[in-house]
Amino acid sequence: MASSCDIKTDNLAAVLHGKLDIRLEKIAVPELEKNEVLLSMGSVGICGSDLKYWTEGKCGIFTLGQPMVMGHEGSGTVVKVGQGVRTLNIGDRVAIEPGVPCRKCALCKNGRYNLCKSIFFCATPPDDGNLCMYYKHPADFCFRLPGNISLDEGALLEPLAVAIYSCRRGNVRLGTKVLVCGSGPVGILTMLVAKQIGASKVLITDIDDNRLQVARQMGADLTLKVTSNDPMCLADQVEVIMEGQPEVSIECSGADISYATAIHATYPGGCVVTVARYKNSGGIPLNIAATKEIDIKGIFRYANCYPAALDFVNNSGVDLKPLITHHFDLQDTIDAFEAARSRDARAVKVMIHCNK
Ligand code: 572
Ligand code: ZN
Repeated sequence: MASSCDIKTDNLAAVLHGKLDIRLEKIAVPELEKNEVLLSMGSVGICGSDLKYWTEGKCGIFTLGQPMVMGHEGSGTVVKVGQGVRTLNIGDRVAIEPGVPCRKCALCKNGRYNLCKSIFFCATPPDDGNLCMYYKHPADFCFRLPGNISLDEGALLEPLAVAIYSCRRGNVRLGTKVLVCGSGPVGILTMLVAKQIGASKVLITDIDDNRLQVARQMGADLTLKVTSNDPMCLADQVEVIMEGQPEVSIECSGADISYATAIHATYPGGCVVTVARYKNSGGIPLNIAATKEIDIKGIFRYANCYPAALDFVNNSGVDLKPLITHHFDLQDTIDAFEAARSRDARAVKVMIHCNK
């Protein structure tokens, strides 16, 4: 039997209609199917991909076709449970893993469900996201938050899952020297995860002083402000600061020059993980990577990382809240997006609150 508590009939949602055209609109409160829960949305973070869809109407291979509800870094409170749900109750606060795969194909069965061709992913066209008041999701892709973990932290599990997956792909272990390129939210979280795993040294880079400052405030011991546009010169600087070459470099900035730097900087036989996407305009030294037997590994979102992300927030003792530089209400979503893209606002993570 499904059961529910008090649910309003209005469901305000931030809907992207086209370039620079987000509208706050009322949409229907979703009807539950078997094994789903209805969530009163709590916190939703803005990600770089949300900004791309907003400013360009596309991101990577995906183009906005029809109006789409934004948001994929979300948390909320269960207000209704559908038939068959045994693991969650009304009132439970949860983090939402936004990618729900088909569960049936070989990739899903092998555990690499992030690569499922039929995956539903919040706010990737044509799939609607969860930047709204009410949103439904399969119960098994909702992770119950203990009482001491806030809804903001619940929303941060999403970029944290990317960080955990990137360290897994790079095989970061106790004693590994790690270079993290880019001090955006995913870069900073990757630095924190690598340290937690036991990396002996983690150097994080950026072109922006403010972001490096946030990285230091959150525990980065080694930082490098990128001032040169010569990847070989930057690689030399990395080696000096780290007193040796990193075995693993995790590129989170999306800049070609940074990707090139990672290849030059990495110790022969090591690994470069590309978290971001690149213009690839000819400047990536792939022959040097081959000659150094560097494994270049891409990542596509993450799989099986939410439990570890929740465990990190609960048990690492690391406070992720300084990453959140701005807070807005759902009604002020457009201001939130403006702050997220403005250089002057010095935003790292912008958080939107859906049910204040
Ligand atoms: O939080 C998941 C996430 N994944 C990103 C980017 C931002 N946030 N990825 C990089 C871009 N790809 S994509 O396929 N795309 C634009 C949807 O090129 C998805 C993974
Ligand atoms: Zn994202």
